Amino acid sequence: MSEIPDNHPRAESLRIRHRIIEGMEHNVVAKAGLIAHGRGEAFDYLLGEKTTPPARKAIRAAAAALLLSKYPVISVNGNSAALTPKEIVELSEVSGAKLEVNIFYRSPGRVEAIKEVLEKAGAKEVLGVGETADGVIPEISSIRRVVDRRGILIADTVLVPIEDGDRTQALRKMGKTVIAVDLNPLSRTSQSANITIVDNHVRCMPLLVEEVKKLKNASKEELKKILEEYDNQKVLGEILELIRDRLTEIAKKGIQDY
Ligand code: PTJ
Repeated sequence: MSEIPDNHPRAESLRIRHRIIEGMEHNVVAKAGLIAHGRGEAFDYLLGEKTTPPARKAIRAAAAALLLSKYPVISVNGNSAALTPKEIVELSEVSGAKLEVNIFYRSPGRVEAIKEVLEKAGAKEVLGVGETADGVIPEISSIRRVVDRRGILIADTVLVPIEDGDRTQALRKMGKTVIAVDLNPLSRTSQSANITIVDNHVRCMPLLVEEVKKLKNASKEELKKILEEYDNQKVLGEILELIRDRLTEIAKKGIQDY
């Protein structure tokens, strides 16, 4: 892979892109993961490639939800494992959430390759592999329906980063709380999750880890209050307004913050 000069105006974005390409070369990221990443980049452009105030509200609510849960699970796919393996493992450690590999494009060796990435990043237990990965969520038609009976099947809260369409609705129908990370505020996942963090997975994961650490000693009442005051539809609306206002400003003056 060719070197990316530090002074390249889009160096950070290119480095992140290369993590996805390397992930694909190591059988971690699906080919469609490259396309998904490009769609994410386009939405990130509209957001100004920054974590916005509404996204911070969602991160706080997500931290509270994880801490209040009895059995939280982080669902890991190819893109999320390639982008932030260390942060995923750290989030699991600080929040007590289990890690489960759950992928849409199930080709030989991919689940194992993702498990290996997580173990290299320090994970001690990775679900979704082996004999307990024989649970089924009947409402899901894709291969994502196969889940671990020690993980997503019995979870009360599931974190689903960089997710395709139908699973969030199915998990909600099962009574689970769903936290999504999705740069597209209009996606079906974003619109149907309980809490949607509209931010780049790369930016929001370290913030989520920090927020969980901050709230770890908060009382149950405090955590419940954060959740009661959180309104996902309103927060998604704030994101759309923020994009609208930013585009209106750019239409008048051009981009000021390049
Ligand atoms: O690893 P697998 O087999 O489970 O496959 C994973 C992909 C991502 C290929 C699969 O879930 C998929 O096809 O997803 P979609 O339908 O393309 O949706 C992915 C969503 O994540 C889109 O709304 C993107 O805008 C968003 N997205 C992409 N990259 C990021 C992101 N959101 C947050 N951070 C990102 N870095």
